[in-house]
Amino acid sequence: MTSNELIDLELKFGAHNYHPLPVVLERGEGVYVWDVEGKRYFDFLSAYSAVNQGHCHPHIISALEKQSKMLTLTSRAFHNNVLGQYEEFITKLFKYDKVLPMNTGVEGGETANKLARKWGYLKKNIPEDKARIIFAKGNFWGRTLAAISSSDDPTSYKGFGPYMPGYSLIPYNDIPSLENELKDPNVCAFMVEPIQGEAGVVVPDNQYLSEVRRLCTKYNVLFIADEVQTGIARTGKMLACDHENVRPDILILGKALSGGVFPVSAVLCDDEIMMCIKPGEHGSTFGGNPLACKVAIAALEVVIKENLSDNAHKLGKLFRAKLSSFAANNSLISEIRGKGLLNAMVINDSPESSTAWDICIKLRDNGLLAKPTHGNIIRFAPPLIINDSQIEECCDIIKTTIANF
Ligand code: IF1
Repeated sequence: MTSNELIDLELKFGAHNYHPLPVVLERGEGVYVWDVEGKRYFDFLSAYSAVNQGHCHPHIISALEKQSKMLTLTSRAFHNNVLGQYEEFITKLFKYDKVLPMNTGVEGGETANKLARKWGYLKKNIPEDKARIIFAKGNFWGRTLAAISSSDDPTSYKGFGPYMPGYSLIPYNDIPSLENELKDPNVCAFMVEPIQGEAGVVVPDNQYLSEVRRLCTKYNVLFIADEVQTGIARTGKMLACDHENVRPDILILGKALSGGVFPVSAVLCDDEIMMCIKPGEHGSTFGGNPLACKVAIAALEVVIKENLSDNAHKLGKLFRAKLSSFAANNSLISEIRGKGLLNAMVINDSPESSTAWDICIKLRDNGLLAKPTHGNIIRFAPPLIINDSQIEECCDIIKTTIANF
């Protein structure tokens, strides 16, 4: 079937809850994906940073193949022989006492919220049903009713009420507003992305995370870092919090934790928090399944062995330098920003215009896939295994496309 026929098939039989770029992919390898007509593209979305290790990484696929023939799922009603190994591996790597394995990123967020509330009641003596969690405006942590209840984006929340009580919003990158909220003894947690992804790769001021850490400690409030998108080397360090040497109380990982093979998420924290949850109080059928555990170990091994943090740091700098100097002389671009290989180009046009979308269509024609966010922002986030000459080639594609636009 042709691309157009396959797109029509989706339109006819699938819910219309997405508006994808018109390209139909059938194969991926490393930084490349191929469409059904055989055209090759650089993938500059990496499935929203889930394929940091590159498409179909052989080490991860081999772990998947091997374990899939042994045992895939037991549920947590029984033990399995891989879960403990994985739990030891990931907790030692990220230096937390314990991990709670889940599947999607949003389930990780839900888990972190439940842990924080339970901790608030058991350890901070917050009166029953009074626990509050603070979020930053522009946050995105998924599509569940809890996640959209903390959203200030009408597209996410409108028409899906009533919403989860006990959530409040403050501006991102605003320390005085945070301090103001944390003074309330009923606040159990502040949940924040170290760099806001969906909001358009919004990088906070230097020291923002350190200040968040300082205030959360001062007011005995849990600092929850949503590193679902920024974690696993994306921003040039294993965690984006590592840039400021800050340790959150609760860490949420997802996406690239499986190298994009299937949903694997994790919530990490110390015993003081994790042991607040007792048997039966939380879980999921698939969380901690042996297939996911083996895949996650392999995915993390690739990040470490191939030193993807340093590569993301180095090539991110190169990417921003090349595009910033081009942007300086181009009226179509108002800003290049980001950290490591999580970058964005702000198009000098209103968010209602189709300019960013039209540029992404031209980029596609020229062999590079990227997606607009919030109308006029284009996110550039290639797999972290990309090399110097590929980054140079991609910068040339982007520059030529925009120059000819
Ligand atoms: C979609 C955006 C990215 C996330 C952070 C948790 C989750 C996400 C920081 C939930 C998910 C998504 C989901 C995807 C689009 C995507 C996205 F465009 F919405 F903004 F990445 F930037 N925390 N991000 O970014 O993880 O439950 O999806 O596994 O289509 O909704 P999930």
